Amino acid sequence: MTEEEKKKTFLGFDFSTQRLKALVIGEDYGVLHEADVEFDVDLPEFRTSGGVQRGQQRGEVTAPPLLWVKALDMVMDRLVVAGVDFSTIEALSGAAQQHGSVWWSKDAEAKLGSLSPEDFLHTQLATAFVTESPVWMDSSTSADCRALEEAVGGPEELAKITGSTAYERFTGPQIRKMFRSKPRAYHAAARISLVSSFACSLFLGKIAPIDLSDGSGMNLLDIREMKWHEKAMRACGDETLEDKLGAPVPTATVLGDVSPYYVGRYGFKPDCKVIAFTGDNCSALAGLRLRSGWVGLSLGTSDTLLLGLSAPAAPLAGHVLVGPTPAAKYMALLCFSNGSLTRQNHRDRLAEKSWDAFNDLLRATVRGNMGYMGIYYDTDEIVPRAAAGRWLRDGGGRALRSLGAPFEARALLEGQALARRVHAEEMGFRLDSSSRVIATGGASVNKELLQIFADVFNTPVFVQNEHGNAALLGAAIRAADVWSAYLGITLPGAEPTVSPVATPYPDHDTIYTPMMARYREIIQTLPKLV
Ligand code: XUL
Repeated sequence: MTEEEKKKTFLGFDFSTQRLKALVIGEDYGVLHEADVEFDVDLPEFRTSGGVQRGQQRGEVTAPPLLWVKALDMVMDRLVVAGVDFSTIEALSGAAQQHGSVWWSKDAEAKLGSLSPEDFLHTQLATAFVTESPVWMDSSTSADCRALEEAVGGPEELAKITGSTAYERFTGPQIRKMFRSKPRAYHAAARISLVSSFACSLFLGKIAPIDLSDGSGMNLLDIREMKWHEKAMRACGDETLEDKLGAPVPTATVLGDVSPYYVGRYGFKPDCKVIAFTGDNCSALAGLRLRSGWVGLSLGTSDTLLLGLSAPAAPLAGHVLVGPTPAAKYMALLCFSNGSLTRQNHRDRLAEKSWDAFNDLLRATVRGNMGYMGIYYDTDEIVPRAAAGRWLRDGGGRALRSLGAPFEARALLEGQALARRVHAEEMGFRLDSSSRVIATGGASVNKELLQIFADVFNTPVFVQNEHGNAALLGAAIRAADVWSAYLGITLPGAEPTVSPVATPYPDHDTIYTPMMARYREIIQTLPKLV
């Protein structure tokens, strides 16, 4: 077979908290191969639990970066066993847990540039890191958050500049803590990567730049100017921090050819392109193929909303990031604590643990629920910040103690959908005639739930069921999209061909617009989370 006749394939990785996953797609974006390594089970020598280690100090959570390197050695071998022909891979990219930082030693870059294909990566990079990596589960930096907010003029100002108020897990406060509590590690690090740009470096054979989208999860990036913000940087480190981080690049960037290590060891072609890696949520936006004005709705234990925005906002809850694809200039990330678990609890209570019975209850009521509304927080909620509880109202706004089961079923789901839309709008999200909701996750099989979202959002709802892991699929899709845009060609899989599973009824506006106003009023009255 000649080179031209060979299939073109694309490789994506997801360096998530508990495992490393890899996936190969073809030109039609269909999945060809998959492999995965589970850290606790496959690499017990690192003694992680859920992929992380707990520190001595309260809230301290780290991971050993060499674990991720060794996992890459293993997943590559598993791809070999799965029969992957690496010579057909035109480009690769990746996703990673957001916010974590990797601290490279002075000689690390030279090591990356001279890897021998005869040996594993983890034996050659054993001394490339100066410290453990703080990860997104760490919550030990509250003092650093307050100091950072104060240095730039308060939380509102920080949100305006960086897209988020200060969060414990964000990289800026984590860097500040390192600078303050482990100055030797701070000074010994020649470079600091995010987990995404660290993983990319392993393929590029040199330290890869941080991409703008994942870089927005640091509280350090000016998301309008698209460069590091001087005051925020000085609040978290010293004058060397900018050099340690390097200049950020747009996420849709071809960074170069794959390191000769992969050519020699696995038979990659020498001009296989490495596309900048990004954060898992940013990559999920690409996996759901979201554009500005579209909503990605991940219906999991908690519900996550990914929004394609055309302009940035200054949110006091949630996060605005630079968009990872040219189709969405900015994106917003909103995580609601009460998602599927809360839905399930009330299904069990109202409908004997059966979705069919629960949906029968819904069908016994009308859209708008005769004015009855409910807010159900089985656990403390973060959007909006409010303590756990249950609040029921009638059409006149009066508080109720109880409600018939059918009304409760509808009040629960309509209340959740209204919350998703109201808080999306607070992030600067605006619906337009091309808007869509793309649902994914376990609960996206429930058509009754999707119909409520279609009506409340006044948009058709589509379901992404190509792959359960949108971040992983997004990594391979970005490799294909960015590579093909770079060469000016269109691949057969570039345009998804799916049809909506629910479309709004014509009277959605008369029913749900007043209910959104009522939802806004009700949340003002909820007990605040302290
Ligand atoms: C997002 C966040 C998590 C991690 C998980 O802000 O902290 O979703 O990205 O991998």
